[in-house]
Amino acid sequence: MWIWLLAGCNENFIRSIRDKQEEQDDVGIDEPSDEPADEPTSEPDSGPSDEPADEPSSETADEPSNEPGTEPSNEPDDPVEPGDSQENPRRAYNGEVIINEVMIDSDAVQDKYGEWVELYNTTGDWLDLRQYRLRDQGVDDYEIQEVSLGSMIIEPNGFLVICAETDYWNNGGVTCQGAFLYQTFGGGFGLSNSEDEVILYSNTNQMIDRMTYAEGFSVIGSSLGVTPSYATQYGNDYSTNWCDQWGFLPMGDSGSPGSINDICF
Ligand SMILES: [Ca+2]
Ligand SMILES: [Ca+2]
Ligand SMILES: [Ca+2]
Repeated sequence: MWIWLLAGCNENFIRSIRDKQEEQDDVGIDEPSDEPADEPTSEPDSGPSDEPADEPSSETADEPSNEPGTEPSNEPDDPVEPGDSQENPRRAYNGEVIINEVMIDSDAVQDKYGEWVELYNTTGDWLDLRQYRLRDQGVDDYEIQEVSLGSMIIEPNGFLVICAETDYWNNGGVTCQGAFLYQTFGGGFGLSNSEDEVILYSNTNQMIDRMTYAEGFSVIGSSLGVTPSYATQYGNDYSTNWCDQWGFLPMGDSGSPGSINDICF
């Protein structure tokens, strides 16, 4: 208090000298008596009353309004993290999207209309699969086509179905988000009824996932899906983790396109 007063006085003293100097041009003699009388009373009054009054009022006014007000409203406003929303998806990397179900040998319609591949997003992010490719170890290699604008963006832990024929009424009753050109001798993609590979590549030619199957794997009129507890990049490498899916499709075949697989027992 004493030091503060001294400092205050000192300041006032300097100010009074400055004022005096300025006003000396005008008048000159009144100043010395005015200054010492005013200052000591005004300073201690305004000083301590200013300090405690300003600090807590500005503190409490700013802080609580900022915390609950701006923080939560910021979150949805700036989804700076790629993958946070459908509008801001990110690319899928190795193992993040897997081959989850395949219709190899449809019975309701010909294979060139009935084949499809279901992908599963193992992450909690929105992933962009535009320009991704389906391949095998032979001649198959095809850039997946989106069925509608943005349909190749897969939701968190969601499913996406890529079909040889995207017309629901012609493909056995399957809703498709992507399309491949059915070809068995190159220039497209197809699933052999005996043995084959399904390999998903990214737009930058990185392998995302693969699965292979041997003779005796496919079932006529039913898709095959990996059991949900092994729906991972490596879990789907073992044919023992796959089984035929029994959910009814509208035209008589069975499968679970676009939804979680049936459990294999
Ligand atoms: Ca093939
Ligand atoms: Ca795999
Ligand atoms: Ca499924």
